[in-house]
Amino acid sequence: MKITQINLRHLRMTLRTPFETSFGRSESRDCILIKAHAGDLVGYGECVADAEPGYSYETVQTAWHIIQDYLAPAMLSQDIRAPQELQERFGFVRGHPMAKAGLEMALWDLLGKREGRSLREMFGGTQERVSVGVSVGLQASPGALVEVVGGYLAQGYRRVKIKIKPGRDTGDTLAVRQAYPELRLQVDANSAYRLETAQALHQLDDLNLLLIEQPLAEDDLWDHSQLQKRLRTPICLDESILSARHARQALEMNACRVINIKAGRVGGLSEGLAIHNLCRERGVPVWCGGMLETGVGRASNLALASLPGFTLPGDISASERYYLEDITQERFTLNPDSTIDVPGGPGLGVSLEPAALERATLAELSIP
Ligand code: OSB
Ligand code: MG
Repeated sequence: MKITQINLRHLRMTLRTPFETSFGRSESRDCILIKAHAGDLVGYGECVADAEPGYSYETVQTAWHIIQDYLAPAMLSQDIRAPQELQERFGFVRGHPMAKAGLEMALWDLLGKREGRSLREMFGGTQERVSVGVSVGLQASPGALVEVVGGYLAQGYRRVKIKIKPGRDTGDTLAVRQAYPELRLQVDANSAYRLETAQALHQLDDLNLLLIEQPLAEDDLWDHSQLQKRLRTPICLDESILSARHARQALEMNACRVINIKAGRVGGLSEGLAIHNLCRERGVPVWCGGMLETGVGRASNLALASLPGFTLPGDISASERYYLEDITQERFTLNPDSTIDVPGGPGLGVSLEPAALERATLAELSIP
């Protein structure tokens, strides 16, 4: 596969409702849409770095720079046979996993289109529809949160994740648990606690949660292992896991019992597959995290989540949960059993909606 041109678009997507986490509140979501050209084929990729460095140090601007000046030149005009080979070419760039992952996604899409195979087929995914849930941001009050959660339950979601932070943890979670005693419920702190301030998390231990996601700092596997010893509820790591090596180390030190896999965070789908394989061998459940992706990234997440080790519902909600106007022609909808169908077309199996794409574009660049 010889890629001759790479096109970048900085997109700003207006969220249907603002999304608030322990690291901030946003009304829109930025990303970079990548088009990689090879002969008559075009592969799409989504770089999930956001406008601000809240979830990770990467931003649209850092990813733009790293892609433009380092990664794209390493990807262009040379024969690339497989994603692993692309990662070897990227090896001289330290870090910047989201920038790398966006380009790797475009390569997977191209390879699938050339072979007439879907990403699910290429990965060996076994599920044609995957179990999903919804991630609900911080709301004005516990009462408002219960109402928002109720709205999603009415739409058919059977697993809910709520965001927590210090001061907005026990009260919010208890309110949802009391309103919905049987709900499959989990919480995500996005690194907002320290071991010394984790007292509130002990109260959550009695609320029958599926898991507590990323309570402590992203660079702190050790204190997660200390905290996990004191909790019955499984800790799930998100921000802390940047590679299959981290995943192995986290499991070996019992820093978590569940792993959230996001291709963007770990540098690409191939590393995501490696984490899945490692966890499957060890009987550790994984699930597919989300980054408020457009339809392009959503298709990629669905393909990844079709692998057999993804035994917990993913943060992959229907298109209409996120944006008034998405950039793909395909719209992902929720089935009555809280699943979403995995695309079956070649590659990612999505096509773009040119007018919507134009309206979302803030900047564009073609390399070369
Ligand atoms: O921590 O899982 C997270 C969104 C942006 C950044 C980080 C996270 C999230 C979500 C939303 O929780 C998941 C989704 O529905 O895409
Ligand atoms: Mg998370």
